[in-house]
Amino acid sequence: ERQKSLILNSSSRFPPPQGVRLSYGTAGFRADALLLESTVFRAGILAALRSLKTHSVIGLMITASHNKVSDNGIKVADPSGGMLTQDWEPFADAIANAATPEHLVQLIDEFVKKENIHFHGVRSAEILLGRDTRPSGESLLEAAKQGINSIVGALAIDMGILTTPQLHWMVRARNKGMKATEVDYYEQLSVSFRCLIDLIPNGQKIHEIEDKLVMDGANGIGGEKMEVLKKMLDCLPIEVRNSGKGGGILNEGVGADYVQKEKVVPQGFGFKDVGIRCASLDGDADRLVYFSVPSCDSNMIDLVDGDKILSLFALFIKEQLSVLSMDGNEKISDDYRARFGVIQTAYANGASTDYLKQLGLEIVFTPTGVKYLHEQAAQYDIGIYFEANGHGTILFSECFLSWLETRCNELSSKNQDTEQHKAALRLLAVSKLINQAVGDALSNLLLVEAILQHMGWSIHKWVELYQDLPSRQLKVKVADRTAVVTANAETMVVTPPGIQDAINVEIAKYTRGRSFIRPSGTEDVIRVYAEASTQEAADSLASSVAKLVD
Ligand code: NG1
Ligand code: ZN
Repeated sequence: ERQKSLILNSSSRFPPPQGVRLSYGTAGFRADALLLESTVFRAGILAALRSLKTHSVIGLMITASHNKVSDNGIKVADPSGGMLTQDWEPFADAIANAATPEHLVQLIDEFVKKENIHFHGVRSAEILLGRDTRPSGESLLEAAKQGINSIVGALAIDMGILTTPQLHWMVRARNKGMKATEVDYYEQLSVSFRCLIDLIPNGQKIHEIEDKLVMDGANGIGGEKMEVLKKMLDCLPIEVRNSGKGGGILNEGVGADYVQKEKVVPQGFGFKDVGIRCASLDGDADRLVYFSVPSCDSNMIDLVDGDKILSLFALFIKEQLSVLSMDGNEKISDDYRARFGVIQTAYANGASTDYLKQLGLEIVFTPTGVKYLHEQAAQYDIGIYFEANGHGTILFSECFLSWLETRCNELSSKNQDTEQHKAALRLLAVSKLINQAVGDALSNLLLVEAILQHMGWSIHKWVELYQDLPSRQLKVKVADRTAVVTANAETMVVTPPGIQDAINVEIAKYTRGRSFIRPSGTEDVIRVYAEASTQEAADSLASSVAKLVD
């Protein structure tokens, strides 16, 4: 009863906006920041309940990622550091849209009974809060705290301004009983990076190392954090631009989303950067793409998207696994066969899929959205997933890692310097460098840099790994995007009937044509994707498919 009146009281201070329906989409709640106070307050309640239910630390991140600065959003990090379990999404939707405090209390009451959640004393729930650099973050943080505090025994801990992956990393580390501060994060990344660099075969530390990397921070949080991390890396010269300090606007004409979609240089970059290795983060630093400026004549770039980052990682890991097995396949010892898989979505460039197949890798497709990719990658001993837009990571199974540790110890007790031992050490270092909670631009950037140095590759060499098929993405505003229902990892339209046949007719007109449509999970649009053997063909296929949707 005390609990009920607490929620009644505090929720009356956060009335929901009139006439908007919010939904916990692919990346949590996202909307214009002015509409979000009540939603964030209620997400605070949800996070506290989730912590009570799981007896674990939960995360709450206030960010709208690559979206415009006036937007904001909120998402929950589950005990593993990953996305909120899909079972709880309907409850999230329901409480976000409850019209009155009474209705809210009733929904919570029913849910608490159904989930068998018990309220205990002090510190029975613990929630780590993080936010990106958006000005609206401060008042939304206050709303989240009040939501958390309206659950008896729940403790809100403000971790300050963080990248999204840092908060997810902290939640994961806390629940594994590991060191979990921001400094611990930098330590783990820099130490494992150093380890990979030290394991580079002699003679292979080439000119590439002298070349600096120029990083575009999207005027968000990534630039600031990279400045801190950089001080702990003595072997990687990085110049940070668009750090947000120079007056540029978050995600405007800058950042990974802009660079990947527009395929042009971001603000602050130009002909002075011809041939240099450049990287773009998004506003909350969970996406990463690379690019280089091929010539002074135009603002076009050579893009290295998420698919090509995945390909680089896959190549490196495959190489280490085969050194470890010495017989060139994945059976890395008599007692262990590592299952290695890569996960993509329909947005993956067809050329990347061909390349990965030709490496002999197992490829699985899932619908768009990190939660689907992550879940699938967790089925493997080593599972790599990436979205073309630059979000991705590598997951290692506990079982494989403990096998690897043991193997490492055996090998080192026999003979310090064997290639097998080094391969095992490299894989262990990768498992520590990579953020296994969620895609992380900072840690992925360090892994890319370590692998490029290991291979002795320039960005040019990487760009040429395979040639992307020209592609085009369009969005179409429709009255009701939920009218489009897809199947087969979003590659087929099931309803409305007839559309898929019509799309197939269009595709058949083009060499290497491929196209699909799907409702966006974050915007009120239908997205259209097309690729074909030339840019003109991809553009024309996309626009004729878009006409079918209208
Ligand atoms: P939607 O709006 O569902 O297409 C977009 C991205 C996803 C993912 C989410 C979350 C594309 C085509 N879609 O989702 O990959 O990153 O945002 O931020 O890039
Ligand atoms: Zn992001």
